[in-house]
Amino acid sequence: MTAQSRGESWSATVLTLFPEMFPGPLGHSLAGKALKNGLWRLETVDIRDFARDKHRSVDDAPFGGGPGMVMRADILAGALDHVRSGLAPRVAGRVLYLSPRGRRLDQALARELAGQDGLVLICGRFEGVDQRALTGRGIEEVSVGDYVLSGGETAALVLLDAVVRLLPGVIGDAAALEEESFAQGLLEYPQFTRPQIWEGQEVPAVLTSGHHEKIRAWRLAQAEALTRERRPDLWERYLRSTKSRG
Ligand code: 9WO
Repeated sequence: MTAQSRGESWSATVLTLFPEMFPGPLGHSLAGKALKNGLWRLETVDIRDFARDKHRSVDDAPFGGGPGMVMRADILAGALDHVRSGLAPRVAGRVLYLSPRGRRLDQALARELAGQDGLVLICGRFEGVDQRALTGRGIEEVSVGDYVLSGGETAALVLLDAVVRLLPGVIGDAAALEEESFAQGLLEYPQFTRPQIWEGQEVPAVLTSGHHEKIRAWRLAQAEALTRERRPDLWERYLRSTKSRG
């Protein structure tokens, strides 16, 4: 049973020092429309609300020295324990920390996360969070790519965009999702629209031929050629999966 099949909506709870960054760009996408329509829920929790001193500090200098500041384990765990106590256990199940050290987000992980009842996302700032909070609360780390950002928020927005569009009903046309080359492990084929000639470049004739089977075959061949040239890693995996499918 999933949240969706029980008629509850998939929920994201985001712990951050910058709640005003959400939904941000997601409000301008299909995900934003789906949020308005109640297909998923977004809640932000300001980690600073769990600071206990009069300066509301959430960070401190790293033990062992070094630059910058580290988010305190007690403050972060306090915020996390508070939000999980208010969530149904299954919704509170999976807690992810956005970090370049984590499991790389790909379409398979996005599908897996869309199949949960919801997620709790933790966005770090400074030079990171005290390791004991991650260890002590069994927090999973997820990366959106091999680069360093100034905080986990933009990574959380990327993750949510990838996951929410996979929720039932978010993309009206389920066939559109299936059709995506990436769903089959290929890069997208090239697209064309009017005008038919632009700066001397013509639209490939097959696309205006009206032969639907030829169009399908041409697009598949284009997607395969692009994948083989640009992403040998995806190409190898695709060859193995199409061989095993026969
Ligand atoms: C900065 C830094 C400076 C000196 C010594 C060690 C240091 N570590 C970091 C660091 O990792 N900063 C992170 C910034 C802390 C957590 C939030 N930040 C973050 C998340 N940057 N990049 C991500 C991220 C998340 C998911 N996928 C890709 C990148």
